[in-house]
Amino acid sequence: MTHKFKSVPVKSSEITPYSQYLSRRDFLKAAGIVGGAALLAACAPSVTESTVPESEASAIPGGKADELRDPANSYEDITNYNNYYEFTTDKEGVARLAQKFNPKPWTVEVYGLVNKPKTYGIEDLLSRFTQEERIYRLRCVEAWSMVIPWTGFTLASLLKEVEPTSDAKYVRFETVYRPEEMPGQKSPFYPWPYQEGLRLDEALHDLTILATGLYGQPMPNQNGAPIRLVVPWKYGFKSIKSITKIELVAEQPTTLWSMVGPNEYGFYSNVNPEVPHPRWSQATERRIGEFGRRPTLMFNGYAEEVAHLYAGMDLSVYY
Ligand SMILES: Nc1nc2c(c(=O)[nH]1)N[C@H]1C(S)=C(S)[C@@H](COP(=O)(O)O)O[C@H]1N2
Ligand SMILES: [Mo]
Repeated sequence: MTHKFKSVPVKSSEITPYSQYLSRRDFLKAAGIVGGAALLAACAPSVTESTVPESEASAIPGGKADELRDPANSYEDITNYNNYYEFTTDKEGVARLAQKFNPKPWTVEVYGLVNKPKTYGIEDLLSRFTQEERIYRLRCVEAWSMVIPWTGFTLASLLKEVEPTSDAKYVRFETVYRPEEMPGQKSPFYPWPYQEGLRLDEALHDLTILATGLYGQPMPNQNGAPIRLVVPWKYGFKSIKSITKIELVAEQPTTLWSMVGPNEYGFYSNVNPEVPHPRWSQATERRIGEFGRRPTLMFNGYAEEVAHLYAGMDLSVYY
């Protein structure tokens, strides 16, 4: 297919506000954030996560927390400390360089070993699949972490529509290639475009989402606008940004990071405090916004949900 990189002017009357795509419950939650503390206080019981008691929620900025009651990082932190090598390797420089990236129009091609290949416009994806909030921990392999209130939909719901064939065993993802808008893609040190992959059962897991926004707002460019993968039990680099291609394949796909550093983490890259990175321990991590370090949890705290996917596998070999 051909990619149209030039932006097409859209009449303002045709632009659907992102909040309209959110489920009603999440729209209310997002409204609590956008409207500020007064609105939040006025409807606290219905707009905060049920796991956080009202008294505690008021101590958490925006009242958002994950299921372990770890408060969400601020919008400020989440959008100003990023890994996005297509722009720069400087985490605090991504936000500025990403401003001229234009995520509209956008299509995602879903193809390969499927009965019903289809190219989706971003608006299709937003309207066909209810956008719901998922507050997840994100653990970077560099040993920092954040809690991020994503909005998006399960990858499983999209894959079910295209009907993977019985030969499909893995999913391969690819980031857009636009060196004119992404100065880092002119660097010869990386094999662009960024690619990642999951085993099909990992891709179909309910925790695996395609995120289209955060804090009830459309996805900021620096976080992977307009759509990126989020796989919360794996190191952050598996959660590929600004996706344009999703291919169902029979063999384990290659990934950008396995090409760059084949002796570092492998295809699975599950968060595991017991398997150190070749150059540093993974036993603890630094939560952005906190002092000191905290212990890293097996599968980033999602072991109950995902450990069965790896039953019988030696995780010190398949890491
Ligand atoms: N295309 C692309 N996706 C990417 C990256 C990247 O450089 N390019 N960095 C990864 C890494 S290392 C991490 S930790 C997360 C960071 O996501 P965030 O900036 O939204 O916190 O994005 C991942 N996805
Ligand atoms: Mo990362």
